[in-house]
Amino acid sequence: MFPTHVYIARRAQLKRTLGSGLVLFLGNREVGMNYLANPYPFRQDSTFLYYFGIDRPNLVAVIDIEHDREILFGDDLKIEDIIWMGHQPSLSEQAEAVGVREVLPMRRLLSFLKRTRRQGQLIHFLPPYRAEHVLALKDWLNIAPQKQKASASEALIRAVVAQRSYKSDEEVAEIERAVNLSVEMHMAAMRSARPGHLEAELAGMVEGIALSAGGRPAYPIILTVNGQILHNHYHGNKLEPGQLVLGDFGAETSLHYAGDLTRTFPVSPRFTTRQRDIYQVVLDAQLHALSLLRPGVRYLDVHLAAAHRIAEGLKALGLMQGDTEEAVAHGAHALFFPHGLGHMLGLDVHDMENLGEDRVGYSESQRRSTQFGTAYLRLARELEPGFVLTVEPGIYFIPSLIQQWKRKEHCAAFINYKALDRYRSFGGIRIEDNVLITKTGYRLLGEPLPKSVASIEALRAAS
Ligand SMILES: [Mn+2]
Repeated sequence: MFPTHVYIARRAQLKRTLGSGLVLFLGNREVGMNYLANPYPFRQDSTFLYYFGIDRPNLVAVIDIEHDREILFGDDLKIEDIIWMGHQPSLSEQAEAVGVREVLPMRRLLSFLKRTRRQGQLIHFLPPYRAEHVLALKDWLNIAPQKQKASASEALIRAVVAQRSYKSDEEVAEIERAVNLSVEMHMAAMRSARPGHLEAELAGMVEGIALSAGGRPAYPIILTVNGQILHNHYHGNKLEPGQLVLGDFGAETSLHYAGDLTRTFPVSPRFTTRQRDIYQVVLDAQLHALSLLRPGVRYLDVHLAAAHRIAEGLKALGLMQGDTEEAVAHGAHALFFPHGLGHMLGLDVHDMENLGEDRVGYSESQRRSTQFGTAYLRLARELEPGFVLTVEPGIYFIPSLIQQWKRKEHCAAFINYKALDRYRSFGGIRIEDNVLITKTGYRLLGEPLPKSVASIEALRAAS
């Protein structure tokens, strides 16, 4: 946990921003995988962690701004629980560690909330993303499930986003720990991959590295010879010479800050010429995007600049054609680069996505593009010092997408469909790093992880 004053200051800032009302924070509960006593790994809600830091299920916290009270609702373990779970610090001890003075048993919550509602005090809550919380809000506040998203507090969402978007020094240090652990995982994968290995062997190894360091994967591991399937969690393929392996995985630390890195490398010691050519285009786009990062730049423009580089590169290889500017304006690049350049990173790998992508990644005056490709950009707003984000362009050859566009002759002025036939089984390449926006530019987080063709081939040859 961070020092006590960190949590006190975070709550104080939230209270100042909101000014009035009662803020209700729902901690997460255990969720049964096939029955409740066999749960999914427990993951505390990130906003709860941010303001209250206590990594334990079945808690609710409230901040009553008008009456200047902060209360933790929850129950200490009974002897029946201690038999199975051992002794745990008491709730009052845990509350004290984050500067909360009042602890009340959970059975007091309902009457507390009833009284609040009777007195006409505004209750702020965030949109729920777990079924248990939907049911709880129905029980406690009598709001129908389908109305809860709209009833969530706009002011609270804004206030939380405004706070969590700017990472403090201690948060950046923790994210950097996560990135360094993620670097270790990627180094191990690039060093160990051999023809004949199953993807699952490598996926298991990198997950083990996260676990043995006291962390765990920040999201389901993507480690695949089918990099063109963007969120591919299947690990049953055998690695064969000539294939590419795309690994998109990262660790979260014990404080639950995340790293999110992607590398693509050949199963053979060296890239084929065609793989190297495409790889170089992705790398150029990534390096170009990085070079543009500084406060005041819209990430939308960085995304489009990366798209421009990709289109230029593919034109040089004869896969695209025509005027590059026009091609990007028409969204032709999205046949190869159908996702956004990146997203915020923090306590969540897509930071604060449960509060709404647009609330986090777009300013009030920005409208999300409806064009295929750019529409998926999670972060478009002007960058500011303290933002931590990912930079992750990619090029993919997705057979069914190519087929669909070709049939419709979509963007035919900009795409050489005939030349594309030879790339149908190419797969996909993505390169992803994590950065902190500084006052003057950016800082790459974590130890350097090889990404040039030469450094990746050297690593593969030495292994
Ligand atoms: Mn990412």
